[in-house]
Amino acid sequence: MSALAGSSLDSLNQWVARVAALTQPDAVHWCDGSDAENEALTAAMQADGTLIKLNEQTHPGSWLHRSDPEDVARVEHLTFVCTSDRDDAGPNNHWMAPADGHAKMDALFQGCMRGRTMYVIPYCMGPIDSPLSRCGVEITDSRYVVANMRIMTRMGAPALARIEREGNFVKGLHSTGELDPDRRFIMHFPEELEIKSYGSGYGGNALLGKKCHALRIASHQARSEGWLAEHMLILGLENPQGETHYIAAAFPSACGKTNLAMLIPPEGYLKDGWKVTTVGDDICWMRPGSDGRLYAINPEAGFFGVAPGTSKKSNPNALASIQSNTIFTNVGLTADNQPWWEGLDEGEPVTDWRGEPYDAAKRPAAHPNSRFTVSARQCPSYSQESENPVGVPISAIVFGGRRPSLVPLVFEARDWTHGVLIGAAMGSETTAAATGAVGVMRRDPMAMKPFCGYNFADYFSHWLDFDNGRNQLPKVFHVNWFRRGEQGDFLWPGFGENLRVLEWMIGRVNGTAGAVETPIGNLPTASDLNLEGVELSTEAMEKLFGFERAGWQQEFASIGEYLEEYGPRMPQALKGEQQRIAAQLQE
Ligand code: SAT
Ligand code: MN
Repeated sequence: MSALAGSSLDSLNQWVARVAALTQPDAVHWCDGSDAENEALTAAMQADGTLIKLNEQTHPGSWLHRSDPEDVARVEHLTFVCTSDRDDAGPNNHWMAPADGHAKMDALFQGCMRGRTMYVIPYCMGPIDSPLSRCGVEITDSRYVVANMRIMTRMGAPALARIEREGNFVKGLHSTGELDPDRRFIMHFPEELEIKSYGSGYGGNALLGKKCHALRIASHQARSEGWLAEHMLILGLENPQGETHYIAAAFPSACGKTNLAMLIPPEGYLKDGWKVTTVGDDICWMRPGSDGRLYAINPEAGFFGVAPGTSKKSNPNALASIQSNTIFTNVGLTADNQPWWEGLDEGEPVTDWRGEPYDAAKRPAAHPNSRFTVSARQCPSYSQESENPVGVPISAIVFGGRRPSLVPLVFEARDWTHGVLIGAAMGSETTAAATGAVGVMRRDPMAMKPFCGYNFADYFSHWLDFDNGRNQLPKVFHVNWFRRGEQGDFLWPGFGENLRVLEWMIGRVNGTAGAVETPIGNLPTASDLNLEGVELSTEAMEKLFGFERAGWQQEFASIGEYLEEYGPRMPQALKGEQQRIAAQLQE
């Protein structure tokens, strides 16, 4: 494909020309997304060692990529939001003035593509024909990024045609640079719908359609256009009566979104006819429809899932999805060139993710943030509704994190404002998905701490605004699959058994399931949930279904302090809700 003439493409052509003049590539290639293009790129990557062919018998069409060992996760400390007014970025983001941000990045991009080809990737986030979808163009010098964007987005000619029709798109400029951690920045310019990313080839740092566009830039855009861009999976839950409810759920990275999105119901439920379908596993864009309900699309077309822990037992649908046409990044290898990771439950590693002989004493076979990239269509539970331009109506929104203590298995918000507070107060232990210490408790409101492209105080106001008397808003819940006992063991079996909790939620939506009111929200008693066939210790029963007043008093004091960090911009309605509950906890 070559650059097209035509007035609405002028701004695209001019930008591409400007970038080429700055970065000085040897060649410019416009990606059309065709199979022939993909084959040529893949062959070139195989030839230069960027991709290693996996066992064609067991994993046809699949590849291993080893990233630079210093480039294995998102880098939150090097991620910036550049707004003209510092307060618009908020205490939740690193900030730089837009002019400084551009100057810093353009100095890095200067001549950086010499000797390389520059790829121009037009892409659409969401179904090509959906009014909820948005387009972007990523310019990159990484063929690995092109191959991943091809799986993760609707990339190529149809996206370019939509850009030509609409005239506006998000501009993303990316170069792997020298992969030097000291020359690495992920910079966002939400007011200009622009992203500049330099020095990393990994995941959310480099596949700009994902976190940079679909969350940081889109959240900013969504605020001004009256919709929501969220870090949420979307699943369809079909009951034995054949009714399907759609649930959107926010959890921080590497807290089981992919597993929940692809859940297989426990035996007894399967017999009764329960079914879970997958619309998305990471990002959800939603907007009120004419009936006032929130309609959601998954802006992505593929999964960039965490490999370790994925097994026939934990996530059979994910494992089935990645048997072919998959790019694995930073996993280990077996003697016969099959991908391997900790928790796979079969096979044995001989080579680790750095390409060295596997030595359990030295390092794990797979990096803890190793990933698979695969088309969503390969998932056995893939929902046809993912292609529906209208989106799916959301019945319940779920927030959750890794909380080893205090937080029970599930509770329900009394109303929307309370639900927004529950989301705003979310906390979780950090994971390997971002560089930095793992297992440290931090507040991660709505799992958007690393991804909200503007001030959290304004973000919460935006959420509160949806309660306008016209909208038919979903019920809001909080879950904790990660509660631990005195011995450090997980008290809830999780995985497929989580369906029992989802069933209760739908029962609450339909008005058929019971709950007890407490200051923190409505909790099920153990008899409100179907626990047939689940063995829970007395400790588990107490901790999963109990309400610990003293601990919650402390938690609410800490939530109050957290909201104060945002100063007067924090909506009074949210502070009022926190104070009301804190007072009830004292009674
Ligand atoms: O690296 S990504 O941001 O794409 C994945 C994640 O952390 O959720
Ligand atoms: Mn994510």
